[in-house]
Amino acid sequence: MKNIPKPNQPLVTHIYTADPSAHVFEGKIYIYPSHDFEHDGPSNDNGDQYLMEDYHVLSMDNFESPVVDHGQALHLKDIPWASKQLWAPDAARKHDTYYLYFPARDHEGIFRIGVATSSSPAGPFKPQPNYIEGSFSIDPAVFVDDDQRAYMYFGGLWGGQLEKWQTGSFLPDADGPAGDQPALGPRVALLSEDMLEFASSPQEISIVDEQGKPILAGDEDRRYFEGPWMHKYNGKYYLSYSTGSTHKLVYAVGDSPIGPFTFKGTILTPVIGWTTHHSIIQFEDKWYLFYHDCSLSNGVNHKRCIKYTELKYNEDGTIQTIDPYK
Ligand code: FUB
Repeated sequence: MKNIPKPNQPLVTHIYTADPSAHVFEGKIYIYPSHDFEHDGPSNDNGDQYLMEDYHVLSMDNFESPVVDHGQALHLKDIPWASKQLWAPDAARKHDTYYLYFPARDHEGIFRIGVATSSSPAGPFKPQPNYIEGSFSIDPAVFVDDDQRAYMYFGGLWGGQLEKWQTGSFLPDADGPAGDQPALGPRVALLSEDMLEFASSPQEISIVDEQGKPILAGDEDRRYFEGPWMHKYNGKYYLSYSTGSTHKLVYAVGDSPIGPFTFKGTILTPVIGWTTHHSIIQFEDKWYLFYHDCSLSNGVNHKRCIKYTELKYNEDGTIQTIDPYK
């Protein structure tokens, strides 16, 4: 029987997958997930359980056709600068080239972001010899605006090391701000014309409440944790992200791709498992949320499965909250 995807069901079951970054390339849906590595080692707040070693690219012609696994698209052993933990990737296209952006720890244990290229959206991808200069932390998400400028959003707390970069240098013992101080924001950098470098230094994004006040670090229901995604709807920029410790996918809206963004609400209520990570695409005339949970492994945090569901807007541009289990 063919594996036709159903909403809120695992897209594939032959491997564990997470962190789905979906895109419409060449008229099809391509998904760039993490490939969760199966092991029985320790699990902790530093994310040491996420020991991924490669990426697979998945695709489907549409939501009524089978999911195709295009096989291994990139392996850790082929990335000279990386030592371990291939975490959440994203992809982009410019002209005839496809770019896979991915975080990994370098040989000093510091998360950096690399890029690999291919002539096909399915890969295989050839990595650049070094990570993107000036990159740090995790969870790259690349958004190409209507004017063809490409922006990379990135950053994650705790195991993602964002707290350690507050001075612009890596301070291994640095903690995040106190609860009554503004939360750390994700970072954004303009990408170079060839999509391989930063064309601007990463800058911190400001996320504010409806009164224009910064979301505070202690506001764990709304503050940025990891997993940024950018999409545009009716001319507005939607920055969505995970709240980590409160396990929500939430969003904020702005008039510019670099913010500031005003917090709006919850897209997805907590899923089975600690992490929650997503992407949002338009396919034909509908919008879709891709996300993951741990249902395929009965709740093992590092054995996740990617899923999709339809995403709907209200007339005022707000997003209807999704409970994936209803
Ligand atoms: O998959 C490893 C990490 O878990 C990702 O980079 C985070 O976003 C979280 O999903």
